[in-house]
Amino acid sequence: MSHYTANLRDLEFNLFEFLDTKDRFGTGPFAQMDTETARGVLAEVRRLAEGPIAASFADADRNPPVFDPATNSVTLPESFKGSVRAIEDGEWFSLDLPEHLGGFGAPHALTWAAFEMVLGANPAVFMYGSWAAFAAILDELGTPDQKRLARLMLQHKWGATMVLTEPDAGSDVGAGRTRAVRQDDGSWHLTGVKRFITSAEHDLSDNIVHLVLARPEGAGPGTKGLSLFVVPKFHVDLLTGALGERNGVYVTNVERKMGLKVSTTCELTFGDGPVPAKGWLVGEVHDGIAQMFEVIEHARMFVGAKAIATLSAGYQVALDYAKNRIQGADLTATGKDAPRVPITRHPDVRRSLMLQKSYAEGMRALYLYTATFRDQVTEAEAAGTADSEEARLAARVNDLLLPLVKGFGSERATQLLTAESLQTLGGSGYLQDYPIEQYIRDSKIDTLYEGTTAIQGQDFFFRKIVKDGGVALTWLAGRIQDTIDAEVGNGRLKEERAALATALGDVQAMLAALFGHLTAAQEDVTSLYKVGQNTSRLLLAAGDLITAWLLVRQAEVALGALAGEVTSADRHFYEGKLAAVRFFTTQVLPRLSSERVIVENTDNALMEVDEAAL
Ligand code: ST9
Ligand code: FAD
Repeated sequence: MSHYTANLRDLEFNLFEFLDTKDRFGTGPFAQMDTETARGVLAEVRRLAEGPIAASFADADRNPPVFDPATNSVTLPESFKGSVRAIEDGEWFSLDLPEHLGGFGAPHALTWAAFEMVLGANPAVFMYGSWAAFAAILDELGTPDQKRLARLMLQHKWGATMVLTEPDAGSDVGAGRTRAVRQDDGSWHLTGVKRFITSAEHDLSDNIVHLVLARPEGAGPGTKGLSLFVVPKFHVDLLTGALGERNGVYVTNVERKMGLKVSTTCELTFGDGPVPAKGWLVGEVHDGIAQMFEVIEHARMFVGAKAIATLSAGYQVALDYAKNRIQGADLTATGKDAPRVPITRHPDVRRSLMLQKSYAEGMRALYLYTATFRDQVTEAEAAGTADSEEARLAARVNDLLLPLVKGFGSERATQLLTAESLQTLGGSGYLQDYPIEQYIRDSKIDTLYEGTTAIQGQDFFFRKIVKDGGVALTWLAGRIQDTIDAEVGNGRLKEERAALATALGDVQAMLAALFGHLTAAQEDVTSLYKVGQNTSRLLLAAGDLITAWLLVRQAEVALGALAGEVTSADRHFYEGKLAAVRFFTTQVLPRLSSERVIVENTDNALMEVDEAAL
């Protein structure tokens, strides 16, 4: 039996009933993808995800990749390779490609909905398969030769990596020391050691293409002094695609980790031998960090979607267990021989289940809602209106939401998996007989890589709010206010709207306090510490607010549907939406008021504590 159950009904609800995507299928740049085809895509990816993709999940954890330092090579477990082949055979990695590279004209929201199922079933399958996305970015940024390489990557399914991190340059990418020296033939020789590089060695493909940040000789310090290079494992004849000499870039170690074991995490050494590590400057421009952020933006979306997918998977396991586990009598029953009940009857188990459900569904709505802004940009590009105010705003809202998807999504998902999903199974949750302990180990990384939660919090406040001049945030707050002011569903949703209004006020007050500290920093620079103590807190609070708002809007749609004829299964589904929003707005949102008090009362006592007293 599969460890993984997709929540296809909720994915379909988002795409075909809730989000603007429902009006995009079969139109403009998505002409190829009508609603029926989209449903077919989801059905087929679900079949693969619950079947062959999920099949190797546990085996690949118990029998992780084997690294041979003598040959700098890695062997992946056969079972896992079978899972990768299952998705490759259907060309599903092309789902997100532009049409000129063989894509299917799928809206991003559909693509991410389909990928959620892969990520929930076996996330490393997706990670090894991300070469398609890397090739598309190389095609977008590269010289004509690099565009040719991108097509060869797609044709041969060559692996790909993003190479930023070094032993002394993690969050602080600008501290990177890997050097690049220009050669007379226009290529560059790279030297240095990168660490923690995902998929840098494996035996799934006969070549691997690394996208590497390095500092050209003489370039300045920090991220702005970095350039982006494309460095293949094997050199390539760009006309025929034939592989040539081995390049001087080798995996010199593979890390042993807590989870996500089948995804190789590698030390990658450049030019430490007789053969130079030869690379080419991407697009022949020195704009490395901005170019790499093209990849990072996709990757941050992937990490958030992965975490949320895993929470959904964990909730499905917990729910199934709870419905079948008979333990204890109903709290209201009298007498020692009262009938024993499924644990779903116990109020505390219900609280836990509804907390998992409301976050899993609310955060799914969040990442899919985020994807719709990229769809707006794609539409505008196709219509030649990419410079319009609407398209630029859509891009800014997408940027604003990304740290929430990644930072808030991963924090909430990993907390809930441990504190609630596993807990629902009691002692059984601790056993490897159930997948939740592996979900926890495999998803903990989501709060760490692609920028830790602290980095996401800073990105959210300093870049996506302050640097943006509050444009995207003001627009979003306006939409939340529209929902608060609207009449739809009133009566049924009145209290939920009132709670949403309080939460919006709380988050706005937090922002006002942070802006106050920011302004005060012009007089006393240490005031910035008061901001820094609260950026992660703001990120989580804003995530809760937006999640609640999306749940209220979903409840409006559910009420509309319930007013008509529905099947019994759909009735339960829509009633679940009403239950989730009621729970979330009454039991989660009120916490924001105390977070607000913390932000408003922040002083710098914490920063004045002597390090020796920590
Ligand atoms: C990693 C990989 O961890 C883990 C997993 C890999 C798995 C592979 C699979 C990936 C799949 C991906 C594809 C899937 C696609 C599928 C599609 C399906 C639909 N936004 O603030 P400044 C730029 S990799 C955009 O001064 P500092 C910008 O150019 C390692 N750009 O920063 C800016 O200049 P300007 C991940 C941004 O103080 C310039 O940077 N490591 C953004 O110099 C400088 O900005 C990390 O993530 C942004 N949000 O540097 C590092 N931010 O302002 C985390 C900055 O002029 N650390 N730029 O525009 C950070 O992010 C730091 O904040 C820092 C600070 C390095 C940016
Ligand atoms: P540090 O930067 O040392 O951070 C340590 C702690 O300090 C964290 O809690 C952090 O939040 C906090 N901190 C640091 N700086 C600040 C600050 N300015 N303000 C507030 N708090 C701060 N990298 C790649 O380039 N490519 C990959 O493919 C890749 N894959 C990875 C896969 C795995 C399994 C792992 C573990 C890592 C991977 N990484 C990859 C690296 C990953 O992106 C980094 O680990 C991450 O960015 C954090 O850097 P660090 O580990 O050096 O932690």
